[in-house]
Amino acid sequence: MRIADVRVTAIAFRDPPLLNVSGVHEPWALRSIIEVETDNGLVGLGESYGEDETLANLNAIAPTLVGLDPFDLNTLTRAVYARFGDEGDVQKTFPPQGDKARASALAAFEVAFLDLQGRLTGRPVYEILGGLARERVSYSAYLFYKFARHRDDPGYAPDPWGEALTHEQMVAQARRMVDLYGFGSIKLKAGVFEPDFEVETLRALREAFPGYPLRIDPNGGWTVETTRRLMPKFAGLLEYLEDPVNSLAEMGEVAKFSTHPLATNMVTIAFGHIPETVRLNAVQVILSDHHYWGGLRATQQLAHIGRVFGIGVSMHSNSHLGISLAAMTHVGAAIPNLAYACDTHYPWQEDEVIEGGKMRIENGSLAPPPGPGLGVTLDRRELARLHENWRTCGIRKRDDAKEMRKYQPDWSGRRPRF
Ligand code: GKR
Ligand code: MG
Repeated sequence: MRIADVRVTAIAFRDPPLLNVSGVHEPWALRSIIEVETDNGLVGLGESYGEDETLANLNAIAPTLVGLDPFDLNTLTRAVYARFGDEGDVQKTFPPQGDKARASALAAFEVAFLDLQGRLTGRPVYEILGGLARERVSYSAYLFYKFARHRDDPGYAPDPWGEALTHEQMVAQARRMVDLYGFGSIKLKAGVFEPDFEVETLRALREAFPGYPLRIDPNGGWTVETTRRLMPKFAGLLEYLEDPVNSLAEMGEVAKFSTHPLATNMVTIAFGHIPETVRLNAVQVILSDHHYWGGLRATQQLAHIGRVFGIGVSMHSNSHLGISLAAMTHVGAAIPNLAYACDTHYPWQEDEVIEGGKMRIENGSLAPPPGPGLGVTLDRRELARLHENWRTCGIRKRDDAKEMRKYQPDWSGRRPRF
């Protein structure tokens, strides 16, 4: 049995006006849905980024995969590397500057290949990855300061989350997240307001949710000196501090005085970054993301490397739908040293592209969907509808700064802000 067809479909789904250091989310988030079909009619699924550059890479690689055996991940890797002109690189050291584009393309197809392997053998992906290390994967409540509605959407009903620009509104957002999904830990997306205001929000959350692990993530929005000034204020508040500053060298500086573990999904984002990360002792928790680390097996390898160097591993997220959540949950269930509740934007998304609609996070966690492979199937009507959104939404590359200039014309989106 061989691969007979590979399809990549661009989609767009509604996204609320969530604020971050760069600006604000646009009304539409972009993704791609990957279908790898075998000559006996089985379909493996993947989900990846939906920006033009990713689509061009995926569409260029897709026809070169026809004829492959879905178990042959080494040939898949070479086919992906060939697109980037480095077919021979499979035997080489990872580049120190990272390899995000090719690792992302590899991940998009690798997940679909693993889904197929599961469907062909009648086994869930977590078994293909070595079996369960845990029954359920924990996720955290991912809080955002946000506007009540998008500027360009005067006729669109405000989302049920409402505005979150004050401490009280943020506590209400957290309460809603915890009530709906049972989350047992909380992450605050920061870098939006003056850091002291955001620390006050953390304090309000601490008061409202005693005993909940809290994290704050300003996405590199602070300077080393700002982070130094804030550090004493985090005492008793934080589980870890995520990406306070914007480069690996600066994280290394912060690590020298930090009283908390430092986590990242910004400065150590590829295998080639690990030697320098270790040399600087810059990071204590790597927030993996299979979409750009190279797939589910790469995520496991990263977790293994984490054990070598005493670095914790958890998971990062961006706006995504259920195929990604299923993949995250399968790999999370198969990683023994996953030590923290993972991030997910999933509660912020109303749309879904899998049959049965949205998966249900309960008690702050999710079990891998049952059944062979990822355990999810495509809802073709929804796929067509979300593709039509993509065709008409006018967005081809995420640009939070451009969106923010609609509210604040002089917005630069530059970092560090504070
Ligand atoms: O969705 O605004 C956002 C986040 O800031 C996202 O873009 C980040 O990649 O969630 C991410 C993070 O943890 O840094
Ligand atoms: Mg982050």
